[in-house]
Amino acid sequence: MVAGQILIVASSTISGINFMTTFCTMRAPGMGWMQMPLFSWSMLIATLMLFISIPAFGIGLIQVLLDRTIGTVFYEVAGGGDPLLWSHLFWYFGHPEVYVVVLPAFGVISEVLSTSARRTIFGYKSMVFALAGIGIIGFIVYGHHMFTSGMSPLLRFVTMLTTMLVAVPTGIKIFNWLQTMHGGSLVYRTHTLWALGFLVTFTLGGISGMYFPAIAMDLHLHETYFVVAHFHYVFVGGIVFGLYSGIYYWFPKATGRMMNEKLGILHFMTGFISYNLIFWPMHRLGIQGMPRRQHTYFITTDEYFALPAEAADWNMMITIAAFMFFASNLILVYNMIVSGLRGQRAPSDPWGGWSMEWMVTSPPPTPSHDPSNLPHLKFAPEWAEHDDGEPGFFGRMIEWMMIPEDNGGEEE
Ligand SMILES: [Cu+2]
Repeated sequence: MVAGQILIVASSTISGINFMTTFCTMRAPGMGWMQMPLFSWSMLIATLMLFISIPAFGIGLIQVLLDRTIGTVFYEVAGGGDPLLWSHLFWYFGHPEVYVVVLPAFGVISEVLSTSARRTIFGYKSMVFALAGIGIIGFIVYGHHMFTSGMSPLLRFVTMLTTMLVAVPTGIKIFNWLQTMHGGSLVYRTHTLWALGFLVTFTLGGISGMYFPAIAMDLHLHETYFVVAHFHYVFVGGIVFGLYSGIYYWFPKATGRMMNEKLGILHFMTGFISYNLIFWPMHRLGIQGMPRRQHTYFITTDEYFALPAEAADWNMMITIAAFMFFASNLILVYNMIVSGLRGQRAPSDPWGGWSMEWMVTSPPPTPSHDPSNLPHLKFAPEWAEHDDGEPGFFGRMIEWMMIPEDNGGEEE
């Protein structure tokens, strides 16, 4: 297992280099840093974060491997090692990793909402800086996973503040999404519904996350079902809903066939309801003190030492809802297979999107664009009209870091 995970570290690093090089050297003419679609931006920041954080995980894994094979004592207390080192190496990677998976979903939601609202995203630049801000703050908060490991009170306090700071760029994004919808007129498609579902659940999940950086609350909630509830509420409601939104949005582009909207709405309704039925009761069980990572738990009438009898009913409901959620996803699988084989033919731009993938046929040819005749970015947000094409401070900084001097930053 350890060897397999070390390979994942290697492959993630290599694909990270690939993505970042592509962003720096292969943008279409006219597309500066501040004209890139937000999905591209989210992928850039996510790969950058993974690239910086995953080596720590790799080092931890190599040490585990050495401990188990040649008898080193990195984590062996008897030999002078310290298992806490593993917690540090793991969570230095583990917290940014959460953003690595959620940022692309942010990108999808930005694309879907601006297309569905038939306008450009509100506050594009602030969206980019919020992504970058999440990318930076994400690296100085991992201590919140270790509040109960005996860390110093001062460090706990600092980590509490930095963790709460994440709410600022995240809040900026949520308000910008709301304002995008407010200024436009929304077209309801399945991908729009998933994006709206994302907005609701991600905001609620973000609020339940605010209990953990608060040290006293964290001590109470540590290792309970509240953690499981929060994490999965955000992970499914944020990342998986974003993934679904992206699947419905880009399916016609990828396959050349439209998906069935009625089945899509049925998938959304059943999935959204069953998902909430799984995770809301989990919050309740967690507050009552049900521990995580246990295959069983105690029920007594003594309210101080164990769970009330009703906990069994809540757990039964969670189990039933989880099977319902699983079944609802079979609707998506069925829809993808049937629509992929027999769906209506998709035009180049079924939703009225303006980013470059909609300029080519569905499915796109290979290569997507004729290399000798690359598309020129024609329609861009209004602020780009005042842009003289020179990269701004942020763009210059990235180019300075990524492109060698003798190339002069020139494309081709
Ligand atoms: Cu974290």
